[in-house]
Amino acid sequence: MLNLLLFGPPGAGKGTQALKIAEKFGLIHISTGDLLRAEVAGGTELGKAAKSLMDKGILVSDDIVVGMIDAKISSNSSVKGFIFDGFPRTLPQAKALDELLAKHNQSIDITLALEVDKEELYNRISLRGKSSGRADDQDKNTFLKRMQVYNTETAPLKDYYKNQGVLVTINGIGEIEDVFNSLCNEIIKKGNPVH
Ligand code: B4P
Repeated sequence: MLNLLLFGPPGAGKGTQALKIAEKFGLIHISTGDLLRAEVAGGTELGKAAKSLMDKGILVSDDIVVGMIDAKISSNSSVKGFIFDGFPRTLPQAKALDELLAKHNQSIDITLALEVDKEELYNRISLRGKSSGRADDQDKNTFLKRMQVYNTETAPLKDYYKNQGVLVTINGIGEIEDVFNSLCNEIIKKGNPVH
């Protein structure tokens, strides 16, 4: 199996690239952002609780997110691997993911960290805000809040994965196809263990 983690600030290209990587390597794509937005769209109790936090750029509780990931991993037992997009975002989430994978004798093979400067991130998010309908993409203060949450809660995970020897940083600026090729090269360097 091949288990990948795509890491980066809001707007770095995680969702964009995760879809392409999942298709190329035959992996199951798990995006906590997409799972939460589906709960919101479905009007579930979980969705109602998550919406107000997401609209403000605040993280949803670890318990909720880890529960969703647990369900996804358990319901996809015979697969080539997973690509996690937007998860983990906190140290407790990272530890919980390691434990969930260990239950299936699995671990993270590579963490790909996309690096994009703040100005470019804001340009992308505000551009998407014009068409996405996402409240969290449409307000500069919400973007700044998301960046603050990323810097304090999520960015420290780079050290967590560096210590595990699985962290690779990638320049996320440039054409989507060029960034994709850089990511694929790193995955293939790992020996493409999905075959
Ligand atoms: P996410 O859905 O993960 O949203 P995101 O950080 O904005 O990343 P996304 O994947 O959507 O954007 P991408 O960079 O691909 O999270 C949203 C909210 O959900 C969070 O704030 C939080 O409240 C909650 N949440 C999610 N996961 C959670 C967790 N684990 N724990 C707690 N809460 C959680 O792309 C952005 C834009 O850039 C797109 O329009 C794209 O087309 C464009 N783009 C991409 N690559 C580009 C390139 N190379 N050049 C130009 N534009 C590019």
